[in-house]
Amino acid sequence: MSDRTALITGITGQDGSYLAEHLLELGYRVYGVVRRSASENFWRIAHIRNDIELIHGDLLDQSSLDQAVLRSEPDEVYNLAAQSFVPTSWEQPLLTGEFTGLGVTRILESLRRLDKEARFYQASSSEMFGRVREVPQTELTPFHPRSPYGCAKAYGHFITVNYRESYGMHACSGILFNHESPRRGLEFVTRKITHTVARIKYGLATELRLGNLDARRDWGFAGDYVRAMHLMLQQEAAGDFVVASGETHSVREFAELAFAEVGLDWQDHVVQDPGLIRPAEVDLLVGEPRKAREQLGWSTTVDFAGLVKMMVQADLEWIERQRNKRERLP
Ligand code: NAP
Ligand code: G4F
Repeated sequence: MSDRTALITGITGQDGSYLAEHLLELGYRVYGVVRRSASENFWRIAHIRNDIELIHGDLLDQSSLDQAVLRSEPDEVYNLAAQSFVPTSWEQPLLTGEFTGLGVTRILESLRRLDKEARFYQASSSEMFGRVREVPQTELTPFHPRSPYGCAKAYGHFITVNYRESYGMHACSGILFNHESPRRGLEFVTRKITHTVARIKYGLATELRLGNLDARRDWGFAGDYVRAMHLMLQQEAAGDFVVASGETHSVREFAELAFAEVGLDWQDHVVQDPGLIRPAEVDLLVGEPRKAREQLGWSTTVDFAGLVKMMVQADLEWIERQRNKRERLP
C-alpha cells in the first residue's frame, strides 16, 4: 500500500482511465480533474468511480487548477487533458492552442506557486515529429509538427522542459507514440476501423470510409503506455522519454488485419474518401524506445496483431451487449 497521492487531468479520457486503474492498483489515492458537463461522460471510469475523487476544473481556468492542487495535495500530477483529435485542430486552432498548449503552462504555474515539490508528467506526442527528420525518432530528433495540434504539443513539451530548467521542478515529458485500446474514441482511425468492422459483421453497416491508407504509425496498447508515465515520475532525475513499440504499420495493414479477424476481406468494404485527407499529413512514425527500456525497465505486453484482435473482439462484444439491451427494452 502506497501513501502517495496523484492528480490526473483528463481522467475521463482513454489514458486517464487506464492510469487511474494502474495507480489504484499500486495503492495511490487518486484525484481527477473533470469538466462540468450537462451530461456526464464517465463511461471509462464508471467501474472505479467509487475509488477516486473528482474535482471540477478546466485547463482554461487557472483558479480551478489552483483549487485542484490545493485540495488534492498531490505527490504526482499527470497532465493528460487536451484537445487530442488532430483534424479538429484545423477547425479549432485557437482553442487547441489554449487547451493543449497554454493549458500546460497553467498547470505548471499552479504547481510552481503552490506545490513545487510535486512531480509532473506532461503527455507529449509523436505528432511533434511531424515531417520526420530521422527514422526511427528518438528523444533528440528535431520537431517539425504538421498540425495545430502538433504545434501546441511542441509548446507543451518545451514549457515542461523550461520549468524543469528554470525552477528545478521534477517535470517529465513523455513523448508517446500512438496507443490504442477498446476505450479509444470512435473518431480515431483504429477504433473507427474495429467498430465499423464489428458493425459490418453484424449486418449494421456495409462500408468503411477512410482517408489516407498509406499513413504509417507506431501503434501500441494504452494499458502498457500508462505504466511508462508512472515509471518516469519514480526516477531520481526528471527527463524526456520516447514511449513506442519500435514497429510501424500502415492504416491499410490495420484494416486488413481487422477485417480478417472476422473472416472478411477489407477490399470489399473500405472506400477511400478524399474528404478525410488532412491538409498536411504525418506520413511515417516509428519510435526508438531504447531509453525507456533501459532507464525505466519498461516493455510492452501487447503486439500489433494482439492489439487489433483485442479491439475487434471488444467491439464485437460491445455491439452484442447493445443488441441484447435493446431486445430487453419494454
Ligand atoms: P482523450 O481520450 O481524448 O482524453 C482527453 C481528456 O482531456 C478527456 O478526459 C477530456 O475531458 C480532457 N479535456 C479536454 N479538454 C479539457 C479541458 N479544457 N479541461 C479539462 N479537461 C479537458 O485522449 P487520450 O488518448 O487519453 O490521450 C491523453 C493525452 O495524451 C492527451 O493529452 C493526448 O493529446 C496525449 N497523447 C495521446 C496519444 C494517443 O495515442 N492516445 C499519443 C500521444 C499523446 P472530456 O471527457 O470532458 O472531454
Ligand atoms: O487515429 P488518428 O486520428 O491519430 P493521429 O492523427 O496519429 O493522432 C493520434 O496520435 C497522436 C500521436 O502521434 C496523438 F498525439 C493524438 O492525440 C492522437 O491520439 O490517425 C492516424 C492516421 C492518420 O495518418 C490519418 O490521416 O490515420 C489516418 N487516417 C486515415 N483514415 C484516418 C482516417 N484517421 C482518422 N481519424 N479517420 C480516418 O477515417
